[in-house]
Amino acid sequence: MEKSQPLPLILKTDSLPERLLGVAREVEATLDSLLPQPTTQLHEAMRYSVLNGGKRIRSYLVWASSSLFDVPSSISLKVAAAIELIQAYSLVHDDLPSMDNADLRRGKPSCHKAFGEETAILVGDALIPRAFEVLADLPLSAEVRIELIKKLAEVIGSQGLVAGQMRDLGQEGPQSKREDVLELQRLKTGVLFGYATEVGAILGGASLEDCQTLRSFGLKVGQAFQMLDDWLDVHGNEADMGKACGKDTSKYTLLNFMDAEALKVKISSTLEEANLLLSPYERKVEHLLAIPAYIGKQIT
Ligand code: GRG
Repeated sequence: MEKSQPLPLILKTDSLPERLLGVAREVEATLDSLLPQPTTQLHEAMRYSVLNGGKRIRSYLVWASSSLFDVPSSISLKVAAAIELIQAYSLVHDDLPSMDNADLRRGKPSCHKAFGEETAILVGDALIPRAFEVLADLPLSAEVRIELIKKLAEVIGSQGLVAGQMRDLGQEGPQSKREDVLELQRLKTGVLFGYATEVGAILGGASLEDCQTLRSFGLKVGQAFQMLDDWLDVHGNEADMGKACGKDTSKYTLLNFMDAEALKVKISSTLEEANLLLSPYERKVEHLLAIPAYIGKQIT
């Protein structure tokens, strides 16, 4: 593996917002280089949908887990970028009139509002293979690349993200119990977070146990993040969220089973469970633990 390159912007500070911004800047430069030039409407719309100011939390998790295993940033940034391409596709498709019908995304007109529905569908269709191409092109062993590709295919496929979206749209059940909603949230949000935290261990050639621990941590954090999103839909505002609020009242959220105060307790206990997973861990995990802390802060 090539020599580790430091990320000075990120490591200089102890503050999560600054570190998050540092990762975001670096992953955006990587995404910029990986996306096609805007010479066609499709390519312009792809760039619009990817380079439009996401928080890049999943990228931060890739960076934080990779830093545990001294993975070179030239590698981890590309894996983070692949995840952001998938994240952007899922948001573009989620916003479509036939899905969530959202006009606003990341504070700007959603892709179909800016470029039309046909283009938005094709933007999503084009971002998925680009993500896999980025992983396939990594200067790593075929074994590691296949593991990264296969695991990503699993988490975003018909037993992962897409299954979660089917349930979210009410096209597939069940949704009547609290456990059903937790499963929906695991699929829709948790598994991609789990992948983002596991990849550091995969890239670092870590043990199966490390992979499992980091994946479980990310899964819990993702579930708490989704619960926070549900809570903010009721208690947040459009300016902070960059999308319309109050749209999820007819959706399958934990608020169908508990009030907002109880949801806050559930978010806190899920974050606690995530933190506990890392407590016996001998490595330095404070960068990872900053994300549950960041989520928890938003409900206090
Ligand atoms: C279309 C197959 C398919 C799936 C869509 C991602 C998704 C599934 C739906 C988006 C709606 C939503 C609220 C999903 C929950 C996960 C979530 C909170 C996504 C938004 O992630 P952020 O806040 O977004 O990290 P940024 O814009 O920062 O990347």
